Amino acid sequence: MRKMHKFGLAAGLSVALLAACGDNAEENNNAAGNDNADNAAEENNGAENNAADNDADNNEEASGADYGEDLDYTITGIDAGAGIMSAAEDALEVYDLGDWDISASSDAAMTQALGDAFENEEPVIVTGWTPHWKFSEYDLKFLDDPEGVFGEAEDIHTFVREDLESDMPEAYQVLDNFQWSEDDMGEIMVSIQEGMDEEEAAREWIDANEDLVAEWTDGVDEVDGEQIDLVFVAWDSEIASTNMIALVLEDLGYEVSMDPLEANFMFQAVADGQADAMVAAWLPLTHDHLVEDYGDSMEDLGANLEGARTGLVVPEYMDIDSIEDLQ
Ligand code: PBE
Repeated sequence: MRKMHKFGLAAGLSVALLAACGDNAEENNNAAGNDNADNAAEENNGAENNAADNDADNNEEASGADYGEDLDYTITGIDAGAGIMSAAEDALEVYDLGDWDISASSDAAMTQALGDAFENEEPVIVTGWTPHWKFSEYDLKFLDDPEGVFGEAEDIHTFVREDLESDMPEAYQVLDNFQWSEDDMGEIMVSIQEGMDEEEAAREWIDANEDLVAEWTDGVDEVDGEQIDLVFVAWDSEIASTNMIALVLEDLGYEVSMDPLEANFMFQAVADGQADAMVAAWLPLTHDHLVEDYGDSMEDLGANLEGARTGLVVPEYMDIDSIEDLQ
């Protein structure tokens, strides 16, 4: 039967929650610190503060600079190891946004920040990507990126360890054939977001897409309980894809384990042969540095999904359209 390393995922999520709590604690400290500073400075700066208030009132449209103050010049990021975090750091340099910082948290904490902002129509800027359920849940837009720091459309590639083809030809064939669309992945993500168990959501998608799955498994022999180890990162997109392909392999007779890791350890595990495969490499840009480090020691089976995208994402109700507007 399927051997899910759920404890690993649970641990990953509590780390994410702790990280989120940590962030709050930090914010509270900062808030407290600022209050004290404000109180001390209040008498002297009273006139200046009023002038600033008037300025803000006179501005009909919020500018990037106003949002900067509202947001404490902070963009809400995800896990520090994600490729989108380095791209976002690059964006700060390229667009001359020296005042801004990117806070590291997790996919879960980032979507929580979005939810909190939408409750009160407050501004928020996050590192975001598609496919992701947040675009079905909230009215969001990518900020234009005229310098192309986040690249064009990305493909998500499947990588397997060396020798997988000779050791496990059946799994290799399925992984090589595996290809689906943004909408396919999105359907599973939305079901999970709406409260469905991850495995159940993947099963529901497989049942509704038997023809496509049959194309991947066409002519592939069944196996008898062979163990196959998949690795992934607990990004919502990869939770969806990895659960889905794990079930397809399980239906073929494999005993499947799924281990959530940080991005660099996911690549390393497949390169070292400790894990058999992953379906979570975003190229040509997001995981470029990881492919550079580990790509030679593993096999790229090509894109399993085309047309993914990453960037800075904000609510539609915000009055900015480009990363340049944050200057
Ligand atoms: N992501 C989702 C990943 C790849 C998949 C965009 C958060 C990253 O930035 O590394």
